[in-house]
Amino acid sequence: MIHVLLATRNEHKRQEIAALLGPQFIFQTLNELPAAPQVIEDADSFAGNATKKALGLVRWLPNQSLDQPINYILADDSGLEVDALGGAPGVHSARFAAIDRHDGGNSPDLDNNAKLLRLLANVPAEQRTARFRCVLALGRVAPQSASQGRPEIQLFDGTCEGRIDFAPRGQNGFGYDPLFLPTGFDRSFAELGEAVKNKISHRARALEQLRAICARGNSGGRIW
Ligand code: ITT
Repeated sequence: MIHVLLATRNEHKRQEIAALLGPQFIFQTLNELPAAPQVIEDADSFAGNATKKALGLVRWLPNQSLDQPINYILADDSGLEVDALGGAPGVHSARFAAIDRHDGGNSPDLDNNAKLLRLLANVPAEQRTARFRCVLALGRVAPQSASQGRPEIQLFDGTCEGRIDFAPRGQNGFGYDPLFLPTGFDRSFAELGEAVKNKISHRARALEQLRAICARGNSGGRIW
């Protein structure tokens, strides 16, 4: 069994990643480690924020006594880029409705979706193109004695193209799923549900890359 700490407090991410990576992994999230350091997500790219989330934990963990061993840290930074808004909400996706708040808190999904619809109110269907983007940052947890210098973090990314609908539809998923129509479908991710989303999503594509590279190993040996 491989023990992975997901550097997230978002249980929807855990559910999707667990379904995609399969049963040989045991996952914990930060909801089970309340003492873990809070990361300020102030980088201007998904890669920057994913790296910050992973590095913070790779450095913190070797000094902790844990009930369960942890072999890897996996961070997910993700969001929605809307072309008619110049790529917004982008790295601000989780706190789009209250973007000026500086306490690091997320906004409710309903508020974020309402703001997106308001900003796109006069934008016609053909100009409502958008994509979800996900960057995963993977770090190995080394014993304290071996954890000198900057730990190595590997990045993997995935995108899913689509467009923004005129009203929310569907009950599944989270975040902007009720508004996002992936290319090739007339239904939102929230209507299509987990089985379809997990085949074509930004997160599924980033995890595909991670699985391929980790199975091959980056220096001759398998990472897992
Ligand atoms: P952690 O930082 O604890 O991982 P978070 O939800 O704050 O949780 P991010 O900072 O990466 O995560 O922000 C991601 C936001 O982007 C998320 O809150 C959604 O609003 C949106 N998002 C990302 N992936 C999504 C998906 O698969 N479906 C719908 N919305 C998504």
